[in-house]
Amino acid sequence: MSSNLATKLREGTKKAHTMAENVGFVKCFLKGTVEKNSYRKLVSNLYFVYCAIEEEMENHRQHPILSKIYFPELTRKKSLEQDLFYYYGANWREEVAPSAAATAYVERIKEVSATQPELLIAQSYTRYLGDLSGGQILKKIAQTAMNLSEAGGLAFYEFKDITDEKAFKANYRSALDELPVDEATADRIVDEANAAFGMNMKMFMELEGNLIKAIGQMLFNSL
Ligand code: VER
Repeated sequence: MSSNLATKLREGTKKAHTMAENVGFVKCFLKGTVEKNSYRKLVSNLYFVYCAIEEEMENHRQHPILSKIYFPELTRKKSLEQDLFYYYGANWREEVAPSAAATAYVERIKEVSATQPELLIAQSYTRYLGDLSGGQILKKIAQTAMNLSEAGGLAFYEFKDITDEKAFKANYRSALDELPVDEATADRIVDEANAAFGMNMKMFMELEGNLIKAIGQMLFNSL
């Protein structure tokens, strides 16, 4: 029997999706205003978030529910490491640290993994399905705005082990529908996905502050 979880997640996070698209940093990004320093901070925050998601998914790869949406071809850790090398240089590991919002996000992922691992479905859904959906548009925007060549800084958007992203997404959605979860669990998963959207928004809002400071500095320098 289908849990309809894919539709529940899509419908249940619609409002949060619109809200996320309307955060200042995201709006600026979509308009092509991407400041390199803010962008590399986002990449470093995402690195800590994906490390947590991927480590916890790995820990639960035998879990009766999570094993069904365990897709190692989605993992972003390696590609984010390549991007961090590009933006921060060879000693990037000493340069990067999670922001306050990223730290809270990582703590939440670890907490659900320890106490209600089935909620990791929501954490994976919110990031990976978003990456597979808007990723290619965002890649083009980032590339043009930051004047990047194909060669570097955009590995995050490239899913080398997935040949057809649309087909993969459809497959992921049917895997969600097949999960043996009851109504109450499905509701908790949708709630957690909304919380994950909120945690992403908080990370973007921190960067909005950086962007405003950078623009202020540019204006000041031009006086
Ligand atoms: Fe979204 N998204 N998105 N998105 N997204 C789609 C689907 C989707 C888009 C475009 C699209 C986020 O922001 C954006 C998410 C998650 C997220 C399209 C389909 C744009 C242009 C933006 C702006 C940057 C953010 C911030 C997130 C979450 C962190 C998910 C989970 C999905 C899958 C919906 C589903 O269930 O099919 C064109």
